[in-house]
Amino acid sequence: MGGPAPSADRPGVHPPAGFPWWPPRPVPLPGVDSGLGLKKFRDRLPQPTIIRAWRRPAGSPIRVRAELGRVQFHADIPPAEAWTYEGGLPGPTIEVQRDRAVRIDWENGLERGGKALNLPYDVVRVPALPPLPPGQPGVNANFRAAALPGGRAADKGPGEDSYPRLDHTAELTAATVVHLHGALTDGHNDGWAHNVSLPGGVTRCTYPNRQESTTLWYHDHAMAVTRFNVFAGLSGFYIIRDEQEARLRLPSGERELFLGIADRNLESEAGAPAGTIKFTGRALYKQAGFTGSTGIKGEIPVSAPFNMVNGKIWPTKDVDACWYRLRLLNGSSSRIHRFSIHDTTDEKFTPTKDIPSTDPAFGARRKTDALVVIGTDGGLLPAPFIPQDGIVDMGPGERVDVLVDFSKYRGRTLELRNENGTALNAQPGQADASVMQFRVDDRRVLDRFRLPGVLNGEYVRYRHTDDGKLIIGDRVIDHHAHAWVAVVPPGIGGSVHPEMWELRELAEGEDPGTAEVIRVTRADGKVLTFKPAAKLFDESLTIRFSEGDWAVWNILHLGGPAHPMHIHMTEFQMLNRWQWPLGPGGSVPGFNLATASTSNPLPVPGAGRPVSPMTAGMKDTWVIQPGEWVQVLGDFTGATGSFMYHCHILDHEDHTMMRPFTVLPKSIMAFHDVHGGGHH
Ligand SMILES: [Cu+2]
Repeated sequence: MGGPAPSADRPGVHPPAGFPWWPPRPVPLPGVDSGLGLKKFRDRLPQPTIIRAWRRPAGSPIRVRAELGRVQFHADIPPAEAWTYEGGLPGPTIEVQRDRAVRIDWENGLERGGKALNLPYDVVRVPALPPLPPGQPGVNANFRAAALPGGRAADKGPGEDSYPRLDHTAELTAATVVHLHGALTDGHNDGWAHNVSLPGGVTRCTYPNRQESTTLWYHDHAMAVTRFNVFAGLSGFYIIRDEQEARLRLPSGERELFLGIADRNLESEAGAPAGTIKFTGRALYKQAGFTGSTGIKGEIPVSAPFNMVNGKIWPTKDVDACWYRLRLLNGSSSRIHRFSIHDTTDEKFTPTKDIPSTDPAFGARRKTDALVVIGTDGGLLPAPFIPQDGIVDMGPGERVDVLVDFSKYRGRTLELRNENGTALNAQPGQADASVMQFRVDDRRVLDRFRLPGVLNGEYVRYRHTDDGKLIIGDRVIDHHAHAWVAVVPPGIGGSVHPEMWELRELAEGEDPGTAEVIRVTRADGKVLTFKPAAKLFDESLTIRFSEGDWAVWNILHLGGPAHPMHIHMTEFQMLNRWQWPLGPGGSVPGFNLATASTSNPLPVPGAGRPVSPMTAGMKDTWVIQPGEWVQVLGDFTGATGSFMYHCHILDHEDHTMMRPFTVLPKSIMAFHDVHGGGHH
C-alpha cells in the first residue's frame, strides 16, 4: 500500500518483522478529568494512512479490505477488536484527482477460520424505565441510562447496568457493501444496500471522479444493518483534488487534518466497586428501548457519552500558530452536532455528569470567528463564510471544510465542542460536549497563506422562477422533474419509528382511494393534494428520472425528530426552506396522527431558517427540522442505474426511512412504462 512513512500516529501500519520496537508506543499526555470515567485529552490525534490513487499505475485497481483490526479507543483502556478497512479506524484516506477514474476492489475479509465474524461489540437494549422527575431534561430515564458510560450484555455478568441484548444481534455475521457517499457514479458502483458480499467476496467499483474537489467518505451500506457495520468501524475519507483547489494553496500536508467524528459508548466490567468503572476496551451499542401503543418494540437511535475523533476518544493535537485546514465529517450514528471552538486556557469549568447544570462559564469564551467555512459536501463555497455565532451545524453524513487561523491563539488551549444537547445532557456545556483539544504553539510561524476572497469560480446559485423555469448560471432549463416526500412522526398505525413516505400528487377531482391524504398550500395559494405512493423500501418504484433530468425534491416534515436527508448520485442546492408552526406534540397542527391525513389543507408555511451561504453550498445531505418544508434542486446527469435516498440517522435508515429511485437514459425511458410521472 502506498502512502507516507509509517508513524505512531498512523493506524493500520503493521510493524515490519524483526522490529518489535516499531512503531514506538506514544506516551499518553496527563489529560483532564471528565467525570465520565475516562480522562480527556490523553491521546494524540491520529491521522489515517493515505492512499494516493494517482501514484499507482493507470488502471490498476486499489484493493481495500474490510478486516478485523485491533484498536485502542483511549490510552487508559485495553485494545479491542474492531471491523476496519485495512486495519485502520477510520480506513485509509483515498486521495484521487478529478476526472481520473479510479477502480477499487472492496473485499470482505471479515472472517476467522473460514467463518464470518460476529459483531466486535455487543448491542444492548435498556428496557423502559419510569419517566424522570419533572424538571429533568431528557425523554425519560431509560433514554438517559442508555447514554451513561459503560454497561454490558446481561449474559456477561450481573449489575444495574447489565441489559438484555437486542434481538438477533448476537447472531449477526459480517456481510458488507460499500457506498462512496457523495460520488457521482453508476448505480452498480453505488453500494446498493441489497448487494452485500459474504467474506471472500470482492466488489469492483469504478469512480469516474468527474466532480469538483471535495471531501467524500466511504462507509458500509448493508440493508437493515448499516448502523451496526458502521459502528463496528467501517468508514473512511475519500478526497477529490483538482487544479482550482491547488491554485488556492490551502494549508496542506501536516496542516490539513481529517477529523472523522463519532460518538461511542464502551463496555465496562460487571462488579466494579461502587463509584468506579472499569472499561473492557470494547465498544458498546447501548440504546433505549420502548414499547409502542400496539405492543411493538422500538429503540431510540443510539447516542453515546464519548466523542471519538479518528478512533480516539477526546484526542488532543499540538498545532503551529498558523492556518490549518480541518475536514470535518460527522460520522455519528444519530447525533446532530453544533461545532464551535472555545478558548479553554483559563476556563474553570467543572464537568459533571449530573443534570441539570447551567455553568455560566461554558460558552463565555467561544471564538465566534474561528471556524471559516470554505466548503460543504459537494465542493468549495464561492467565498469563505464565517457562520453566525461561530457555530457549524452538522448532521450525520455531512462534511464541512473549514480553515482555522491558529496564529490568533498563540500559546492558547482550544477545544472543538458540540453545543447541541445530547441524550446524556439536554443542555450544552456538559462533560460530553468536548470533541477534541488543540494546543497552539506560542512561537510565531512564517505562514504565506492568505485567505482568498474567491474560492470557487465554478459555483453558481441555482434559481427556480415563479413560472417553473430553472436558472443555472446562464442556462435556462424549461422542464424539470419533481419528487415529493413527507416525513411523519412515529405512532401512525401503531408504528414505533418515524416514517418516510413517497407522495404522489393527485389530479383535480381524482379519488385518492385512501384516507391518508396530505394537502398543502403553496405560496401562490394553490392547494396541492397528495397520497402516499410508497412507504417501505421494497414497495414499488415511483421516482424515475431520465438521465440529464434536473429535479426539485420537496421534503415535508410533518412532525417527529430532525432527519439528515441524503440523496445519492448527485449534489444539490437548497432552494427554499419554509416552516410551519409546531403544535404541543411536536407535529404540524392540522396533520392528524390518528388518520394520517390533513383534515384541511396545511396553510402556506412561513419563512424558515434562512438559507445561509453554507446551506446554499453543494450538498448531498442536509438536516430537516420538524415543521420544515425544504426544497432542493439537483442534476441527475452523468450516471445511470438504481440509487437510494434515506435518512442518515442510521437507526432510521435501517428502520424503513430509505427508498429507491432510478435514472435511465431518455432513449430507454421512451420504452419504459411509467405510471404516475411528475414532470412539468
Ligand atoms: Cu431520521
